[in-house]
Amino acid sequence: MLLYDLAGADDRLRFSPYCWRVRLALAHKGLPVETRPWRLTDQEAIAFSGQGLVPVLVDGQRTVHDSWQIACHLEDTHPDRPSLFGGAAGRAYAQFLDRWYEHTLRPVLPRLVLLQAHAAVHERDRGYFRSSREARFGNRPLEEAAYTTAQGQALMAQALTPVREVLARSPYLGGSDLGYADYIVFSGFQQARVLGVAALADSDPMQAWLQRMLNAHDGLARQAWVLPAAAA
Ligand SMILES: N[C@@H](CCC(=O)N[C@@H](CS)C(=O)NCC(=O)O)C(=O)O
Repeated sequence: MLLYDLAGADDRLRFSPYCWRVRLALAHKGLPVETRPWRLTDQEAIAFSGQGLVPVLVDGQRTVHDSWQIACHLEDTHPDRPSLFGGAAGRAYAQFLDRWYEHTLRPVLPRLVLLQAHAAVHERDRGYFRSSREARFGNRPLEEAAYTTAQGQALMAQALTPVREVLARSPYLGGSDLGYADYIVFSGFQQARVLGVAALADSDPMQAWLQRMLNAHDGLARQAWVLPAAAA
């Protein structure tokens, strides 16, 4: 399998939350993957997928885009491997979380990492990053749209209240077993982490779950290359 994976100026920096969901889902299934670093302006490289966003997964003859579609594809084509959802009700719950993330965390997280991401993208992506993100965040300069760490952490902490309450009762979002519901929420933290930003205060009770997620699949997320602090 081949995954087109958003990279920064340094090939090793992989900072797309959606690509991280797929990396973790593939590890969960025990499926090896080759990741191909992709840059925002490399549109022609993924034109074969019929759209312009990553992740794009090439699985033999099939091309699948959109992290949710990819998770469903992996679950449906490898039912014999550890389940990502734990059945139909678990799939519906994970789909709810996928939508919840879009409407609750996505308005916050990218603004918390905005300046770090802008500094980290490849030079040839920088103009596109600025114009597309300024348009997305109310036609203001990036520097005005960006949250400070304190502002972003406070908004994240508030948005994560239901997640924190579930994790106070069970080790994972799907209950006793690690699964795709966890990968959805964790992906945002991983994006912030590799860009050198703490999305959660050290005192937050969710830290224990975060550590479990970093350790999952032989520390796949923990071992990811992190932007050196000086460059962020
Ligand atoms: N709903 C999609 C979202 C994918 C997405 O937004 N990908 C970003 C990278 S994190 C992208 O490719 N952006 C390209 C751009 O901004 O032009 C999914 O779940 O895969």
